[in-house]
Amino acid sequence: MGLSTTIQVPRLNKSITIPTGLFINNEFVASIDSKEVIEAINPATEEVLCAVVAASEKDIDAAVAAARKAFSTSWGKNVTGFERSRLLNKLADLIERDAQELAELESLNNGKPVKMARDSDIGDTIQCLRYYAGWADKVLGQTIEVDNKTKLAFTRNEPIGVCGQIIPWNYPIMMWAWKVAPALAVGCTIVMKPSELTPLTALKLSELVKEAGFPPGVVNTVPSLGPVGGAALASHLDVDKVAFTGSTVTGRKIMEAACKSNLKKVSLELGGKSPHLIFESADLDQAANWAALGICYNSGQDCTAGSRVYVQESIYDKFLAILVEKMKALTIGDGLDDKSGGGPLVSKTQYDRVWGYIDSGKKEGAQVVLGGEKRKGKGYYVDPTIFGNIKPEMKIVKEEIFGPVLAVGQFKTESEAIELANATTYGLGAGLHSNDANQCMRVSSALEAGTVWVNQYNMLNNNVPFGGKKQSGFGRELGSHALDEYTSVKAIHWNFGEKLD
Ligand code: TXE
Repeated sequence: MGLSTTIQVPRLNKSITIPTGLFINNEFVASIDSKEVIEAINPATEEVLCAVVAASEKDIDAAVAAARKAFSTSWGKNVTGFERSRLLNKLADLIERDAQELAELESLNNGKPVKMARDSDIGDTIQCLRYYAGWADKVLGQTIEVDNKTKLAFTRNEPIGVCGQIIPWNYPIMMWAWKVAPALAVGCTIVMKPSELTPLTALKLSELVKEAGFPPGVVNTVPSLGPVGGAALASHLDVDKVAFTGSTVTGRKIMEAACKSNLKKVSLELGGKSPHLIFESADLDQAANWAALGICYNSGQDCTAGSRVYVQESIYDKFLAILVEKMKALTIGDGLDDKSGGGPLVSKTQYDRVWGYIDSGKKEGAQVVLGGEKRKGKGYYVDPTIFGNIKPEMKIVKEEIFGPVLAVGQFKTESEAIELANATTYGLGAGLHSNDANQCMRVSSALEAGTVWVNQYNMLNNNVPFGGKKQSGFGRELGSHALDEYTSVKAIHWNFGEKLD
């Protein structure tokens, strides 16, 4: 196959050139030994957009070798923080320049509304790159007194090296930025494996990496199937760190591969079954707005989706009635239509998976309060669905669904609410709505989650750390904490006086 193709973008009324090769050493290249391709599909129409090269294990070796060479020559300790900052800012400017085109492409390949992709995902991506550009010349160590007269110790936060970054399909551009920006800021080099479902924007961003002026090999992009390219990165002997966002099942495999190979550093951002508590003092209209957003944003394909809402018994009926109206009002449609508040699910596999959960909810005796009916026609659509009358052992209450499917239960007391919320193997996000400040403090400190939202939900900021507890993974993205994931601390002990006899 050729190394580029064109895609017609209906809304821009033009065709965009898409690089379809592997991006290694700042060039798009064919696979060394494989003819495998990955087909990118538009989930709104089920049509194939184009095919891109699928990296083989040998291609992963070549990308890692390019990243290693760059790390020890043009990047790593050979580039100043000022230069890293300049290049990150330049990349942010280029993404800002191309935001509309990137958003259209993201929508075509992922299904999400163009407006959401542009204003939220890409807007946050630009800010993320600029935020870490600000950190690039501020990666500081400590000076530590050990013996005032003869000795001193200090630390240097050194770039960890070559980073394998494996990202999912729910936020293809934003997950790219969350991984790339802190790693580049501290001087690491990257082999990026986008999801096989959504490779297109990562390839388009690679063009911008080159245009920004990053030296060859600093960022390499290798679309590949998970068990091929992802597994090869996780078990590679010359990869120093793997950063992963995806399912808990795959996270376990990655950690196992890291253990069995070179004990590379690992960070995992995995699934969730996040609880959202509505107490009787809450502003019910506002709480319903946030609960609807919590489960329907990105069509529920969100690791922090507030998929279990627990409501205080005294306000249960009133709140549920408001919530049903809010979720009914959401317009789900083609992401290319500005009237769509949400798009289809990303793939047939995800569509079947989510409908499997809806069927299981019905079979296990939960009550369908809203939705739960399939649409006719093309596209992987799932309309907002609410289940009531839930029981803790139901699959829809225990497992991550990753669609706009909400389980709503009730509680009597605050301690019961906390117990229900924490009765999960996950610990990524949690939310609560209450107008009692002391209750907000008590409950937020009792919830077992990496992020707790009070009187809001799902809001993230580039300067605030994000990550999980329990089986939602470990390590933190965003904020200054993400820098620690990509650095290795070296302690230097300096003797300026002590003599040994
Ligand atoms: O995930 P995978 P899938 C959850 C969500 C969803 C479920 C399945 O519940 O329904 O996972 O989605 C790469 N070694 N999340 O199957 O497999 C793969 O190529 C190394 C939550 O799509 O985890 C892709 O790049 N890598 C989540 C990435 O892992 C492998 C986002 C994610 O795919 C691999 C996505 C292997 N053996 C799904 N196998 C979140 N936390 O936001 C696959 N991959």
